[in-house]
Amino acid sequence: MTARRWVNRPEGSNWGDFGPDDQIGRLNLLTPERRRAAATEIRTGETFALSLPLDYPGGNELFSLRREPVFKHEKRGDGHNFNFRLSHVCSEFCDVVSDDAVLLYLQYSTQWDGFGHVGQMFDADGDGVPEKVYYNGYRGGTDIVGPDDAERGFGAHKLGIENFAIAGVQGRGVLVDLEATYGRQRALIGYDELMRQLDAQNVTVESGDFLCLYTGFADLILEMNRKPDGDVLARSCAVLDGRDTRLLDWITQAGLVAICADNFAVEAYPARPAVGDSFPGLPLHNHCLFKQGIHLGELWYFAELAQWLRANGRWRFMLTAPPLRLPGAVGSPVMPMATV
Ligand code: UVW
Repeated sequence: MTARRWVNRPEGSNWGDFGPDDQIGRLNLLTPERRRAAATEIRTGETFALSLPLDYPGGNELFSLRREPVFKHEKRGDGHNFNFRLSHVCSEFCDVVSDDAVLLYLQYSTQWDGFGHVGQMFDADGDGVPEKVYYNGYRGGTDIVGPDDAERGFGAHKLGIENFAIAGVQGRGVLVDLEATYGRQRALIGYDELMRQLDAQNVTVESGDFLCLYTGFADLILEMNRKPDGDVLARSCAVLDGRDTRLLDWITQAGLVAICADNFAVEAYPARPAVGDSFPGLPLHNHCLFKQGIHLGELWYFAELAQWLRANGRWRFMLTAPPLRLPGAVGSPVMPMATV
């Protein structure tokens, strides 16, 4: 164990509460007991896939810096290592083999944001000058190293998604059915709206739970058939209001381990205007990823699960959703699975 790596910790953060070297944040609350409780939500054993096909949304209109997957294949002999006849290696072999590789933007489609995804300029060392800092005081340029500092060795040496991958990402999901209330209209969901929705569904969120927000956004993306209309998407479906401090306080108190939404950024992006000389442009990301160590899932797909839960008068289920164990990554595609 090392000494903590900060003198100042951000207001509203839990840095150090899970230890000075913690890299999994609120996932520490997902204990074996919580997983056993989650397993009691399995009644029929039916499963639901909660990922979009990873080549959705299609194109890069939703976010210009993320592109759709591109496959490539190694050369082998005169052709490629794809539909390759092993008789070229040994004349008696009758096998035909294929391999592929893919250029995959890890946050293009259904994904987890890791803690290396969003940090903040913050004076953690108390010298009066803000530096690039991430959850629990890990530093940009030393712990999270970009291509501009490549001599240090590129990647998230701390807070990489691999820590999350091996932390047992399996527990109880609670679906909040915002689509039932707001349909596809744009709605800013703050503390009051969220509490009203939980009351309407007569469901609570407990320590160790995964909060899952169904807004209909991913359904709209699927209907757009890989040709997303950015203007329509920007005007559609519910998003959390990251500027609502009561909502952020509730997220702190609720003990939830992650928020998983079927929309682009969980929160409204851009967020409502704020006042001051310096403030986060992604306030919910700031609160969750930077201050509280709460992972965010984005562009998940809930339509069929929501229909089933509605029909059966239930909102809780067992969720299994580990990211890829890809060392040094700040995000990851995920193939979440609900079991009911
Ligand atoms: C952004 O940078 C908007 O990221 P995210 O995919 O986490 O919303």
